[in-house]
Amino acid sequence: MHEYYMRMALSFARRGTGLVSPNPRVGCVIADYGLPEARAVSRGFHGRYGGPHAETEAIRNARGSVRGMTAYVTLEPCCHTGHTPPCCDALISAGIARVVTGMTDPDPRVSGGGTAMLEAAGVKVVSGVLREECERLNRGFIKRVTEGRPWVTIKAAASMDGDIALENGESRWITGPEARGKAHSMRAENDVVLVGIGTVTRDDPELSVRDSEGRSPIKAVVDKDLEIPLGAAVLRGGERVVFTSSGACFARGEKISELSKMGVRVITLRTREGHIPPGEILGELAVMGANYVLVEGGAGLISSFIASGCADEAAFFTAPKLMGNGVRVTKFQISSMDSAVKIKNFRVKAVGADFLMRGDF
Ligand code: AOF
Ligand code: ZN
Repeated sequence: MHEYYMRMALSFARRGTGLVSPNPRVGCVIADYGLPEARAVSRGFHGRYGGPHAETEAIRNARGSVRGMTAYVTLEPCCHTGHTPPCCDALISAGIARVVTGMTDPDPRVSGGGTAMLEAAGVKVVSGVLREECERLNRGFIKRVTEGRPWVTIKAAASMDGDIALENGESRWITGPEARGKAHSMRAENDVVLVGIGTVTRDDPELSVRDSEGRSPIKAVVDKDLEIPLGAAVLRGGERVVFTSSGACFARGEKISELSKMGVRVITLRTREGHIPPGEILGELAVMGANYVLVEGGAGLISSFIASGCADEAAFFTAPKLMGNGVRVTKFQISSMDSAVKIKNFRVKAVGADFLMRGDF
């Protein structure tokens, strides 16, 4: 029964996708075992950063008293006062008799403190039900809180022979409308969409979220020499960030003030071997509250993230086309088959006429 209700709580937690960062996605189901047959009487989820937590939503959504009932929560209830008072207090004063959690909250303000607070008040706690699924749902939150960097998905669209553009730069379109629609919804699931300056100058993408609900991710460009045209589509509206080098910062002070006037945040980082290190970019994005980052290209940026161990997940669309001698999706060197980058949890799914290949680094 525990797994059944936890699965239900997970499905509610997912409704917060793309809406709650820097917070985790959390779902709660309250079940009544005091009946001939156990029954879920209420549900809640964390739906907005700064908004109510899953547990208080579930208590509020219950029409009557939840005294003596069991609360299933995908994450250990909080014991601190943040935007809202502690959920543990709410559960205790509502008379919840038992709390079943999916995982410990890695946030140092909680981290076991929630469980201790509930137990001290005489509430029975069962921990770690469907832990793997619960942790998987919040792997970006866990990564940011424990490692100080967000979860990174590398997204690319390539031909069967691995090209993301023709030699002349043309790349519209490699995949069909269904795959492109899916790529748009992936943007909405992430907190930041990151591209290199080459992609901006060649493709002039808007990086917006079309045909999808939810809030728009931050649009970020890695532009070491600050070459971005002020009229670039990516600079039109939304939250925009440009990562540049300290060298460009000195040489192009005027452009930086133009960008600032347009509301673009320019973040200066030190280069290493001529590149802005991906780890530094991720550190900045974590400070901005990002749990999930989608790296969309080009080949240079994708390769530097993979080669520096800053890639967590791959989402590669493959079109049934051959593009010959074009621009390859990656360009790092591998010296032996043993050191080829291996993808774990590999899955393949048809999307329209194309395939989406996904897995973890
Ligand atoms: C819960 N239930 O639904 C969520 C929790 O700033 P606040 O008040 O929103 O607090 C954010 C922290 O609270 C977050 O880092 C995490 O530890 C916890 N999130 N906890 O019991 C929830 N969203
Ligand atoms: Zn809470």
